[in-house]
Amino acid sequence: MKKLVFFATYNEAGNVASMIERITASTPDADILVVDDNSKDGTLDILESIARPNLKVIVRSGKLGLGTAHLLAWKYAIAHGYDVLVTMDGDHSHDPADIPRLIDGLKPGVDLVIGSRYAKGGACDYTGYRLRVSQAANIAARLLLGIRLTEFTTSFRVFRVSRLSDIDFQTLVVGGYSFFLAVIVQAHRHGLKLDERPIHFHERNAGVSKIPPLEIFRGMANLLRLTVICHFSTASKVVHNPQLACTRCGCSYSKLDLHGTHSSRVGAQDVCVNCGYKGTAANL
Ligand SMILES: Nc1nc2c(ncn2[C@@H]2O[C@H](COP(=O)(O)OP(=O)(O)O)[C@@H](O)[C@H]2O)c(=O)[nH]1
Ligand SMILES: [Mg+2]
Repeated sequence: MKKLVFFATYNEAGNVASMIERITASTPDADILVVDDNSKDGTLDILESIARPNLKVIVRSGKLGLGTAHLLAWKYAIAHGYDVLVTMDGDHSHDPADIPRLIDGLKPGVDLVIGSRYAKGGACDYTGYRLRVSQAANIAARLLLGIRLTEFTTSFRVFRVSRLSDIDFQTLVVGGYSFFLAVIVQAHRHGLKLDERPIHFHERNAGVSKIPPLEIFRGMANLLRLTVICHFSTASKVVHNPQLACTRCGCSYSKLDLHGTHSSRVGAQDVCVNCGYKGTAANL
């Protein structure tokens, strides 16, 4: 089974080397992919100094966002024939020691395992306001969406790569935390079997959060939008996620066709999740 562990970085100089050490220790047979958005704090120098055959680093030109970094990892995993994709944060909030247990959860018939702070046996180091907002958001998501999970918002997940293309990628180009909720909703709508395993979510090890505090309001609006989608629209039966090349940056799989015949977004543009280019198919 070919495994890829992915995390995104934006100014994680205090964490990136130890993340790679700990992932390698817990899951020595996995390759590691880091997508960095041109960090300015020395993260890139550290990554450059860690030359390992199992480490691939993709540097994007600037801060193109966490959601598109994850989509790039999905496309990379498909393009390179991986069977299992593990995604996580790059600040030690997600414990690399949990990776084998989450991969074990990918039993036959299960397509996506979510690391949950709120499942029985899970824990979250947040306190006060942040803990209450996080708990309320996840309870609201469970009740409004009718999906029987306790965690919708963390990135610590294990995917069966062969089922990724069954999710409509074009519905996932949404910013911030909204991406992680949208993934659950779309995976559920497209028939992937979801399961969860408890995790202990730790405070970040070093550095500061890159997610703006006001992101919570965008998250709430997104939850309401997804609730309507979940209850009042049917998922398209045929999903078309070709691995399209971007002629601007040359990456052979990073273009998303957002205005193809299957798109419901009038006037939507194509997007490259590697270089960030947005434009019409003719230009891309
Ligand atoms: N490449 C990339 N990584 C990002 C971006 N925003 C956040 N990250 C990384 O995503 C992970 C989670 O972000 P973090 O700031 O810890 O979010 P929080 O834990 O919700 O406060 C960390 O590894 C960040 O370095 C971004 O725009 N681009
Ligand atoms: Mg964090």
